[in-house]
Amino acid sequence: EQLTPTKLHRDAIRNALQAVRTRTLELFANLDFNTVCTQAHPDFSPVGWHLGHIAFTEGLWILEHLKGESPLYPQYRKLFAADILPKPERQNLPDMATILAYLHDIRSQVFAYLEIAPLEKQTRLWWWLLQHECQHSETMSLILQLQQLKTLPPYPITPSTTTREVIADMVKIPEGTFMMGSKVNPQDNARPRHWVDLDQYWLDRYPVTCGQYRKFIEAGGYQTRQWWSKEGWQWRQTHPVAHPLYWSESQEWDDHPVYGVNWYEAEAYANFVGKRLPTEAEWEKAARYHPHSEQATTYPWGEATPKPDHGNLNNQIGQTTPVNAYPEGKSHLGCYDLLGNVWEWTASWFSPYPDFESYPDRGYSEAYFDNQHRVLRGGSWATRPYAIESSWRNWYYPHLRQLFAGFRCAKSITT
Ligand code: AVJ
Ligand code: FE
Repeated sequence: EQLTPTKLHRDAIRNALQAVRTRTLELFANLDFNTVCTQAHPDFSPVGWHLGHIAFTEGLWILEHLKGESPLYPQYRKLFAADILPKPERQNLPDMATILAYLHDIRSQVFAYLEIAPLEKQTRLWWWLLQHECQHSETMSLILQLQQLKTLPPYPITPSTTTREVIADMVKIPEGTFMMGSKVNPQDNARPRHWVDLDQYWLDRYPVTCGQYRKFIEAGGYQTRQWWSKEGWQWRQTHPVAHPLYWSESQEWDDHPVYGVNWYEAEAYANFVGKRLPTEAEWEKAARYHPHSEQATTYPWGEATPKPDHGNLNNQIGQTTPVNAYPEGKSHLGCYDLLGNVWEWTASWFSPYPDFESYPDRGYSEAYFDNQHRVLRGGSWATRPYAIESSWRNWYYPHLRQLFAGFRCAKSITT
């Protein structure tokens, strides 16, 4: 657990890969094959495809690129590479035993190579690979949630114990520079570190809750043109929805973050309350800037690697929690729930930082610098702790609401 990219050694890498794999496979306990190989939504591959893709990626980067092996299982390349088949054509999968055998065989060879690999030159790629499975593991959680949505009623209700007034609160973030991005995280899109200068602004102390969002619904927000942008209203008119994808009429959820909303819904809500979405720089500063030391820490709470008390992560709970449930995880400036619970939409398009360099290849991030993807920050209840940091960037199309994503609002301070 005390693993950081600068302290990678053979045992730590093996243990971390193994721990993540155990959690990945837990998701497949008792799944029928129809669920494994059927698309839950056109924007997502079948959940079983992700397993094969994890094995393919491990073989490609560790066995082919690092070890210098020629492609193993070349017959799987077309199916399990990220950039060959369109998602609807990924449903013709080998049976579960065959996929598991593939995964297992690649992993055995990877572990054998790990014993002799010259790690000093390779730590970034091993660390990246670990994060890769973590990300697919979260995607599999959300696909399974979508599958269940078709067959199950809303999942169980956790009574809430918090008071709404406390939650309607903003934090003043001081003006000035902070160091944005990371120099140690393997993710190419989070690099390089660079100074960013911001005016002072307000940021919501908590993600927007279901109770707050309910007011927007009850005020006819989904039917009121004025709150929506042109693109947002277009989306709304072609999609007859009147509440988030994950929604309960019960007020027992009112202190949980609203989620299952897309970028347009987040934007409309922000307009409704006279606020706006934060830029990703504004989000990141609130998530790591320490006003006394003037340093930016790796996590909102400092440098300690994430523990269960820091936030709703890692499928610990299996659903959202009230937005003030994790005081240990609050940021130096006092914002709650920045890492974990729900991803948060930001105002920013996904684009490269100055002097960006692709890693491990252009398909990973660069292919998405198309001004069509919005940045999300934070992490959700299903995010693996190896794949979160205050500098971590996620990105999706703004119309997608099939994510574990909510948002918080910002407001400029005009003097
Ligand atoms: C950053 C989560 C959008 O799942 O498409 C996984 C991460 N990239 N394999 C995705 C990713 C390559 C990516 N997201
Ligand atoms: Fe991938």
